[in-house]
Parts: sequence; structure tokens; C-alpha cells
Amino acid sequence: STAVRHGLESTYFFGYNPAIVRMPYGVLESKLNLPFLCYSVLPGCRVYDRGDLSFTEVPNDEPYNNLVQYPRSVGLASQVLADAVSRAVAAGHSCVTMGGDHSLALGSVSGHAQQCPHLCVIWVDAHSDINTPLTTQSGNLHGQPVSFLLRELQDKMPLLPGFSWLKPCLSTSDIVYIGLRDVDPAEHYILKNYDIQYYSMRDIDRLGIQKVMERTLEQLISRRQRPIHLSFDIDAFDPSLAPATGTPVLGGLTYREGMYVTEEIHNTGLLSAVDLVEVNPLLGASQEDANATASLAVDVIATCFGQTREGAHAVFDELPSPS
Ligand code: 5AB
Ligand code: MN
Ligand code: MN
Ligand code: MN
Repeated sequence: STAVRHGLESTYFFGYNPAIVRMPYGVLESKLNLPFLCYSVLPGCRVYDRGDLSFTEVPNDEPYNNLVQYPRSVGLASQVLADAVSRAVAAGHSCVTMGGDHSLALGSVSGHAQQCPHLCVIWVDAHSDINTPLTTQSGNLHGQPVSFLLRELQDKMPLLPGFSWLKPCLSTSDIVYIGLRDVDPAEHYILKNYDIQYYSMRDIDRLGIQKVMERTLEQLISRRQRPIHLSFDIDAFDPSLAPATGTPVLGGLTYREGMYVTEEIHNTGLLSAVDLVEVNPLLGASQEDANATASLAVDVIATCFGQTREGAHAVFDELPSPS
């Protein structure tokens, strides 16, 4: 079988057998899935598409504190996702979760951690998604997933209906952010007071993306090799590249910076799970906007699994000669 759309034909995957888990239309806030099937069998890579997960809607899902939206539905959906990711990783796959909004990281990181308790997380995003249910201004759970995952924050976390299954699985030193440029005051307080490493767009301006990746990987994997969970929010890219997303913010990653991030992560050989979130074709002003955003998402995933800008050597081990 081959890739369905968006040029995956030119992609080579090495050494991974990714399993893809897709969030369905429905339940979650963005009520969307990616508009393409990003799976294929390509040289060196077998892809197992686990299809859309199906969720049961929770009726009368009243907001928590009159503010936090759909706690039971998101909690239950995340639990189902955690189980799917856990099973994919247990079966030896690198797991790609396509969203959907970023609340899905509650499930994907938890499920991944069930199999790989020592994993680390690289969170590529314009936002830090670390509000607690008590600091959120919007009430949106896609702005909060990291707070549920961090052990150090647990005494600040209320118990949300639908979340009792969730156990924090990360320490503050296990996560690094890249691409931040829209951080709420309470989030900034958390990042600073809990000593969480981040590289904002300003840091990328100062250091360059090469240094940022060097420092990120140095912190996370230089002392011991461990599985990497990449949680990639498409809004990390500049809105001129990724317009079809819920919360675009000016001044984002260039295409080249984004590709450099995923190339470097691929090169570690430690990538174990990827989330690709917040692609929302309904929010594109035009079909071209939606297509451009989707094809950018495909490039992110393909690069994670070995697509390179300098070409790949897998297919040619010998040049044809005239007989
Ligand atoms: B995304 C905001 N901080 O809490 C909030 O797209 C934005 O997953 C969250 O990064 C953006 O609602 C969530 C204002
Ligand atoms: Mn996000
Ligand atoms: Mn974001
Ligand atoms: Mn969003």
C-alpha cells in the first residue's frame, strides 16, 4: 500500500515500525481529525494504522467549577487513548497519535509512560499548556495537559470528574519546551518556580535552533538513553505556514527550524512516541490553507521517522550500469 496524499511517496522510514492511533471526530474540543491518512508501507518501515478510536460520549458533562469544559468526556477519551498507546508501544511500535486537540497528550503520554516509565518529553508549541484547572482563564483542557502529568504540581491539582485514573508520570526535569511565545501569567509562574526548561521563540532568535536542540537533548538524554515522547502542536509553526489551527500566534517556527527539530530527534534513535495535534482544517480560511497545514503535519511526522532534506540512501545500494 502507499501513502494516500501529500507526497509521502518520497519518504523513507528507517528502523521504526510506527503504529498510528487517530483521535476521531467527536468528543474532544476541536471535534476533528487530520484530513488525511498518513500511513503507508515504505522501504524500511511498516506502518500499522490502528484507525480512529471510538469514544462514548458522557451525557450531562457539566463544566468543572463552571469553567473547565467536558471534564468527563476528555477524561474518559484520554483513558481510552492511554490504553491504545500503551498497547502499541508494548507491541514494539513507535506510536504516532494524530489529533485532535492537545488535551490528547494526557492520554498519549500516560499510555506511553505505562510502558516506558523513564521517558522524557519534548513539547513543541507556541503555548506551554500548563495551566491548572484552577488557573485556566479559558476553561479549555488543551491548555492544561502538562499540569496533570507533572508530579511536582499535584498538590495544586483538584480532582476532576473523569480523571481519577490519571497518575502523574513526569518530573519537571523530564520535559523541555520549544517554540513558546504565548504564555499566560500563571503558566509563566509555574515555568519559573518549578524550574522547567523552555526555549521560547526569543531564545531561538538568540541561540539558533542548532544550539536549542543541542541543549535540549543534552538535558534529556546525555546522561542516560531514554525513550523520547515528542508532543508537537502544529501552532508552533508560524501561522503563515500553519494557518488551519485553533490558536495561531505570530512569530513562530520557520519550516527549516521545524524540520531541524524533528531531524535531530530522529537522529537520536530514541523517538518512541509522537503526538501531532491541533491541525484543524475547518479553521483554514481556504482549502489551500487547510492543505498547507496538513502537508506540513505530514512533513513533521515523516521527518520524525527518517525523511531528510539531504536525501536518503535506502533504495540505492547500486547504480544501474549499461550492459
Ligand atoms: B494549545 C491558553 N493558554 O489556556 C489557554 O493549542 C491557550 O494546545 C492554550 O497549545 C492553547 O486556553 C492550547 C490561552
Ligand atoms: Mn498545545
Ligand atoms: Mn499551542
Ligand atoms: Mn489549540
